Amino acid sequence: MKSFIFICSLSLMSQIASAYQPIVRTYYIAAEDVMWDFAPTGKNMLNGENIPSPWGEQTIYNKVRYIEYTDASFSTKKPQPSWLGIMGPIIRAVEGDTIKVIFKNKAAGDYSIHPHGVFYTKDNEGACYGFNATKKCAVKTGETKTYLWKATEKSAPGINEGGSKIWLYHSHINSVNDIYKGLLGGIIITAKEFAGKNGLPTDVDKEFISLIFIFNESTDEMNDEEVEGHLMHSMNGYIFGNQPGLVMKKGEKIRWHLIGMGTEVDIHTPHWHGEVVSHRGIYTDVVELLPASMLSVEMLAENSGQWLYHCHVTDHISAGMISLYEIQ
Ligand SMILES: [Cu+2]
Repeated sequence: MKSFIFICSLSLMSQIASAYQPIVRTYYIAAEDVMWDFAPTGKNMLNGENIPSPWGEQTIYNKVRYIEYTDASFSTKKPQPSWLGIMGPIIRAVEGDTIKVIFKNKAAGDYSIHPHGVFYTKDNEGACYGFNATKKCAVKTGETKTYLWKATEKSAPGINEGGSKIWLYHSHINSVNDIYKGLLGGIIITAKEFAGKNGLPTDVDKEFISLIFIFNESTDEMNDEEVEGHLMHSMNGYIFGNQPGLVMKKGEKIRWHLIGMGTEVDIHTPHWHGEVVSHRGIYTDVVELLPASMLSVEMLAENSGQWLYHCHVTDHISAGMISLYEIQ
């Protein structure tokens, strides 16, 4: 009898361990030339006044964005949450899954998609150099390329991480230019033990991705004084409280996935008012982000109200690297 119970419990354990069946997750993503407004309300949403000079003088720029479609016809756009802003669609997978991205370049330049954190072969790297340099990596205007990436155990959250974690993807043909143009997005990988409906993690109620990045919209012809007004100190492509949709309910557990990007001026210290976050077991309300760093922190939303979420670097505050979030 004892051995029967033991065998039964072993079989139950293996059923739990293997409960998630990996799948292929397909995404249809285009690169498109767009106009982007860093302050669509036209106002500084912290005080209702005009966006201060020099950043308020021009807030609309030519950008290139990754845009998701429903199928291979690339005719129907898939909606994305308003808070995601300038970022491309969230590419989501569970440990063990294969990510299939059908990339269509609808923009004028040559672009690609290069992922971080997932497994890829040379043909699926989205970058050309060295022995690969003569291969065709640039997807030209009108062309389509299929990328296959694998969410392995090493892509998934480690032992000290939560049920899901963040990676990033971006174009890597002229990588510096491509990133500044706006071709970047987030990849969220869920641990297989925490895989719920649609691959969402079961250990949190909501996830946000937050890109902290100074978009340099200056040109070579500008002098130093002119340049400052074209350094858009943005959170997901929004300045001075213009980021919409950062709303959660009291009692919800939130995972904030943070991505830094940019150059040596992009030393950021995102800070939440009203709540603290837990980062690998340590409570804090400020975290450090360097260019191309990624980290995921958790917040238990208990303190109702509208709160500031901003970079704490002083001249970044002056330049409007500030959003608002709300606990309802
Ligand atoms: Cu900053």
